Amino acid sequence: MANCEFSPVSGDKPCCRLSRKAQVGLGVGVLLLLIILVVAVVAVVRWRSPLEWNGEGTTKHFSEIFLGRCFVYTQIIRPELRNKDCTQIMAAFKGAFISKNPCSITKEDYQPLIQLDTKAVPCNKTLFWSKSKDLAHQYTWVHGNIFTLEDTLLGYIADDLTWCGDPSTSEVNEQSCPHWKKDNCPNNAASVFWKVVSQKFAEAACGVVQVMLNGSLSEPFYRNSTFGSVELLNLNPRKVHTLQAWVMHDIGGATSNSCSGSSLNELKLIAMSRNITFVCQDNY
Ligand code: NGD
Repeated sequence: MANCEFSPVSGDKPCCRLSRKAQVGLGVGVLLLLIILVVAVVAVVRWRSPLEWNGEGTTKHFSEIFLGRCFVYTQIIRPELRNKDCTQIMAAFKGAFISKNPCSITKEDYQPLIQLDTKAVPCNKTLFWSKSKDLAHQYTWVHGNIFTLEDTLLGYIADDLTWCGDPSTSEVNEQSCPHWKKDNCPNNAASVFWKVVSQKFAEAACGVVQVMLNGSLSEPFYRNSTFGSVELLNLNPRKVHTLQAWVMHDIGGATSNSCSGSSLNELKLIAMSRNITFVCQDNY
């Protein structure tokens, strides 16, 4: 309530002074308004800043590396692919995960990309690997006519890169990406990509297929690996008649006859149950 005085002599308008109660009420109101404003600003800032994860962020200069690798592959390594459009391939790749929560990526997100890579590996020339990446790549590098997934266009481009997007931006997230072990996020952009391309690589294989395994581990064949859970199960028994396993041991490391061990026996049983002949050799 205001204290109002009216002077009929001077004809002045009543002057209003706020009572103490009203002043306190006004102060509290302004304070509340300020708090609401601050909370709103913080909420907007948090909403607009990327989610935080435990893994490394997208590889710096991702787009340049992507395009560079794509051009090297299509113009130099496999010139028969020289008409591929690397800009279109990158747009399809980014389209799978940009502006999305990196934990909610689906196999369908990568379908437009997968359809752009049509070149299949010739029969008898496919090499899978598990925990033996460097040796497998040295082997295909020297051999020249055997192919791992990383010797195909999409595997070559994406190998050793990290990437993810974020719902708050149409850029890649360079700060952090979900870690495939530390974050509870199985459907992250990179894991889903490797599952999709590994599945397609296996489905296309024919004749004899080979797998290089690490015999210095207690379980050279690990059922939950990408090889065990994706590639092996997506071999088409109507096209693949034999699975040849090469079990390699670290030079100077412990040697054992892994082919007759229980881990390789499990692989043998899975192959046989799928009507695929299994052959195993230690330290070829
Ligand atoms: O779930 C995962 C995951 N699992 C393993 N790795 C993973 N990365 C994710 N983002 N999400 C990483 O993949 C791991 O750190 C290794 O660097 C690599 C392969 O894992 P490894 O040695 O355990 O072997 P896998 O059997 O799981 O996979 C190798 C086979 C091979 O025949 C390729 O044709 O599967 C294909 N692949 C899968 C995943 C990743 C290749 C790659 C690659 N080039 O990075």
